[in-house]
Amino acid sequence: MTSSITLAPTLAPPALDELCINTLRFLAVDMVQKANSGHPGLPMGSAAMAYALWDRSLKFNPRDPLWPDRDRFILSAGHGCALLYALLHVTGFDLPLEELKRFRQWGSRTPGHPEYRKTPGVEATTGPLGQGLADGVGMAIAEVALAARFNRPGHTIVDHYTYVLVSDGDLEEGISSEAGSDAGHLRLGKLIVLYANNHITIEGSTELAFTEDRMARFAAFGWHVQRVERSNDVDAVASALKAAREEQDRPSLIMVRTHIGFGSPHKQDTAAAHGEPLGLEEVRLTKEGMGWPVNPTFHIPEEVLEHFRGAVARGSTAQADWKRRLKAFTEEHPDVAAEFERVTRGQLPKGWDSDLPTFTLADGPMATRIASGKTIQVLGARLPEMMGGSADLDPSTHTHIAGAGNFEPENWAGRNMHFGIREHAMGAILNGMALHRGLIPYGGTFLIFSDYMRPPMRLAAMNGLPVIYVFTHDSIAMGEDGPTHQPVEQLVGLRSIPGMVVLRPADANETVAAWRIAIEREEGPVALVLTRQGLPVLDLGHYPGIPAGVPLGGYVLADPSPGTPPDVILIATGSEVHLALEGREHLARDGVFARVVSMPSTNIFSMQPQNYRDTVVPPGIPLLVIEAGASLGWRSYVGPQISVIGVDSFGASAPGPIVMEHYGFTVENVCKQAHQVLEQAREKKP
Ligand SMILES: Cc1ncc(C[n+]2csc(CCOP(=O)(O)OP(=O)(O)O)c2C)c(N)n1
Repeated sequence: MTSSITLAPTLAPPALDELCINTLRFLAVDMVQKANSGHPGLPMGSAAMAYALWDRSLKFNPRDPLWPDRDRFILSAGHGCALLYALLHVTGFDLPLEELKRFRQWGSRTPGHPEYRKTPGVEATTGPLGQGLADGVGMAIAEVALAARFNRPGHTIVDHYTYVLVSDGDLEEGISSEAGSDAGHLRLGKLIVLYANNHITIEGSTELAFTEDRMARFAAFGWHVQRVERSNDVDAVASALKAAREEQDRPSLIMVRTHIGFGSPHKQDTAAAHGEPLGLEEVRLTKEGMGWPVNPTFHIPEEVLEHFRGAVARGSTAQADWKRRLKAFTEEHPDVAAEFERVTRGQLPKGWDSDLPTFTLADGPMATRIASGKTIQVLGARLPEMMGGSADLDPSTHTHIAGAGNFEPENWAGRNMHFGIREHAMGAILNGMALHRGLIPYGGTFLIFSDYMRPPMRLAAMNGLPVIYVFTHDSIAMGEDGPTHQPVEQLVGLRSIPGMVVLRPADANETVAAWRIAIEREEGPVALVLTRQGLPVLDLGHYPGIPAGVPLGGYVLADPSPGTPPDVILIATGSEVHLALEGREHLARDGVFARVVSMPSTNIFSMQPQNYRDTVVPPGIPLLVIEAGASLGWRSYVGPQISVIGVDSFGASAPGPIVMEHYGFTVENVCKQAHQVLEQAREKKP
C-alpha cells in the first residue's frame, strides 16, 4: 500500500538544508546549556536524519497534532528530546521558543523526557529505553487493523506510516528483540525505524557491551534493513526512507552512522557528549567551528524558520485532501464513516453493555477467569474495536473472542492477537495501540508474569492510557506449579502504581461489573485479577448490591441484621470473600456478628469520599483483612488498626486447596483471628 497523498515539499538548496540542520543542533545545545542539564549529543548527531524525515516525508499538520491520519513519529531515545522540541517549535506546533528556553524547568512543556499530553506533537511518553520502539509496533498494528476495518475500495482513509528513532540503548534492551521479532513476524511494512548508530553509550564505546551485527539481527527478524554511512547526507537518508516506504511487506530498519555530539571539537564521538551540557567554552568552539553565531543563543535564521514553517501549509493541504476523501467516503458509506468517527473519538456505542451476562447459583462454581472469558465474548461482539489476546496463555486466560479471527498478515481484520511469549513487548504494544486511538486494547497473562511487563504498565498509567490487562492465576491457590508461578507481592505492587486501577472480583457477577469499569475507564489502565480456581457464584438475588457496589471499589456485601452494628468487619477481595462469608456464619454461631466487606478495588475505594468509606468501614470497629497476597499496603487502604490474613512469604507447590490451608486460609483460622482482633480491641478499651 502506498500513500494516496503525494507530499511535495519544496526542497531546500543544500546550503539551506545545512542551516536548518544546524539550527536544530544549536537549539538543542542551547536548551541543554541553559538548563544546565540534558543530553546534547544525540540531537547533534541525529539532527540531519531527523530533518530528512520531518522536512521531506513526515505527514503531519502542526495546527492539528491529533489529525487521525497523520504519520506517527516516536522518539524512542527520549533522552534526546531537545531535538524533538526543536523540531516541534520550528515546524509550527504550539510550542513557543519561550518553552524551549524553559527546558526541564518546573511547569514547562519541555520536560526532561517527552511526556504524552504535555507537549503538542509528542506521541508517546518515552525515556525508558526500548519502550518507544515497541510503542511504534503497537501503533503500526493499530494502523493496519483500522485500515482493514474501515478502508473500502476506492476509499483509503487510514493510510499512514509509523516512524521511530532509536539509539543503541533502545536496541540493547531486550524489549527491542521481542517487539522486533513480533513486527517482523507480522510483516508490518509501514513501520520504519531510524537507528542513530553512534557507537557510544553512557559508559563509553558500544564495543564494551554491544557487538552483535544489528543489521543481521533485524534481517533475521524478517525486517528490511538498510545502512546509511554518512548521517549528514540528507539525500541518502531521504532515499533510504523512500525505499523503506516502498517496502510493503517488511518493517524497515535504517541504520545511520551518526556521530554523537557532532561538531563539538572535544566531545564529538565521546561519551562526554551524551548526557551533560557541552559547557560554555565548548559551545562557543562548536558554534564557531560550524560558522554559527555564538550569540544570541536560540538563534533561528529567518530563512530557516520560513522553510520549516512550510510544514504548516503542507500539513493543512494534506489534511484538507484527507477531509475531502473522508467526505466522499462518508457519502458512500455513511454507517462505516460514523463508526470510524466513533472509534477515533473513543466513544462507546449505544447499548454496548445491554447483553452483559448475569450469573446465578446454577452457573457455579465458576473461576473468575472463566466468567471473564464469557464476558469478553459478549463485549467482543458489541465492541468491534476490542482487540487483544494473550502472551501464549489463551487456553488459561480465556482472552480469545470467538469468531473474531486471528490478527495476522493474511487477515489484518482479525482481532485475536497472539503476542507470543513476550509480555514486555505485549505491554508496550498495547500502549502503542491505545496511543494510536481507535481500539480498545487488552492483553492477558498469569498475574505472576505481570512483573515482566511492569515498565510499560507504569507508562500506561503515566500516559493515562485505557489499556486492559487480564491477569489470571491470581494467588497461591493456583497450586501445583508452585512458588515461581504463585503471585504474592504482585497485587500490592500493581496497586502502588499511581493511576492504575486494580480489580480483583470475588465471583462471576463481580467480574462482569469489573469488566464494565474497565471498558468505561478512559483515563488510565485497568488490571483485572482473576482466579484459576472455581468460586461459588454470588447470586444477585442474595447479593443485590454487587452491580452498584463494585464501582465504588468496596461495599458491604453481608451484614448482621439491619441496624445492628457489627462486632467485627471482615474485609476480603477475590476468592477470599467466600472465606469471609463462611467465617461470618461460623462467628454468628459464637454470638459474634460480622460484616463482610468485598473490596475488589482498593484503588477505587480510596478515591471515594470519606463519608462513604466510613459507612463501609466505620472507625472503631475491629478489622480483619483476608487476602491471599502480601499484607503490605492494607494499613494505608483501610486504617492502621487491622489484622491481616495474608501471604508474606513465597508459596509452595501442592494442590491449591492444600496450599491455602497451610497458609491459614481456613474458616477456623478466620474465626480464630476474628476472635483475636476482638480480644485485642477489648483490651485496648479503658
Ligand atoms: C531502560 C533504561 N535503562 C537505562 C536508562 C539510562 N540511560 C539513558 S540513555 C542511556 C544509554 C545511552 O546510549 P544510547 O542509547 O546510545 O544514546 P546516546 O548515547 O546515543 O545518546 C542509558 C543507559 C534508560 N533511559 N532506560
